[in-house]
Amino acid sequence: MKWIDLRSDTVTWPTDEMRRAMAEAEVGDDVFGDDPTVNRLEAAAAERLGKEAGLFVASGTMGNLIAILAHCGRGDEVILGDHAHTFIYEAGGISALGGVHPRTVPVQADGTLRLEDMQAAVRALGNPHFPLTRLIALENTQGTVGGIPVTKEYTDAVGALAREYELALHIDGARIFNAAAALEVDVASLVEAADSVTFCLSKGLCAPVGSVLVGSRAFIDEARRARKIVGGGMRQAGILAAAGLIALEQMTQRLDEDHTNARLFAEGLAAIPSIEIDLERVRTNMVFFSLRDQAGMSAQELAERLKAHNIWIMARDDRSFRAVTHYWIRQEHIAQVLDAIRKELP
Ligand code: TLP
Repeated sequence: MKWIDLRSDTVTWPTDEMRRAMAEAEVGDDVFGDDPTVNRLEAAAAERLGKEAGLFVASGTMGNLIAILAHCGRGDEVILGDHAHTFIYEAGGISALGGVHPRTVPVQADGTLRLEDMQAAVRALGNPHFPLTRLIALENTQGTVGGIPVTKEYTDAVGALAREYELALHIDGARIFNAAAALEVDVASLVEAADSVTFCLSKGLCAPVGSVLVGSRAFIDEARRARKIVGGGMRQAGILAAAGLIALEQMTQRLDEDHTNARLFAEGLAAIPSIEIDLERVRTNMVFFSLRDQAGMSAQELAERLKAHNIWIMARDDRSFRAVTHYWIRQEHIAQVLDAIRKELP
């Protein structure tokens, strides 16, 4: 990359190998179901996550939207975190397009939603005042609280709660492979309790476009219809799926490197007096930190100054940042960023 870009792992460029695979991809019309590369990707993704079937979609947002449209009808309710990406950053799509009512419960610092909060949020049946609760949606890693991985034990407990109330469980697993790597658990086992999972090929896994939604065969058939409704039926999408296969097969194996670099960065930041950081919360590829008063500048101002060092970093507000490591951030870049921050801060 031409600059050191820590704004997100969404900024990753495809690798040379991906670009070659894209150029040579076998393609067909995927709406007719005859793109061999898309079919390979969907089957490989389903197998890897331990589900029956997969559906290639344009983005994580589309995957979550389609999943919720397939699980819920108009006026149904989904229980999800008050800081969930789907609630905050997906343009209200589930309500705008699906008429699905979001019922939020607080996201805890460890990325979980309290079981008792979810239980209390399930609507009593038979009362015409209430929407019908249909679905619980979790996020793993939980991005807004720091890229925190949520454990299999917790996910299984939520699955048991969902089954008790005859609800479905969806996981926004945009970064589920980061979670699996950090927890040292097989990804299929991590999502075993879920009826559906979306994961992104285009973030830390480096593919230029795309996510995959997985679930039972019947669920994916329904989701395929929902994808068509939102205009997401793509034609020779094998061009994109070819990069997705490399993302799934190879890039999922190297995420520990990003986590090590995040830790290295966090430890370097902790040694700078005008920076405040909780090292315990750096668990995957995200580093949240903030400026103390003695920094004498806002986060936006520091971000602006770092541009002169060829470094892009995003301020979350006046004081705080989220930095995200990924394939294009190597150990030497971390050293350069720390040097630049030391030069700019007192
Ligand atoms: N997250 C982006 C921004 O939208 C905030 C980022 O830079 O982290 N689920 C989760 C947990 C996500 O973090 C994101 C993207 C999505 C879904 C949506 O994925 P896309 O961007 O492919 O629609």
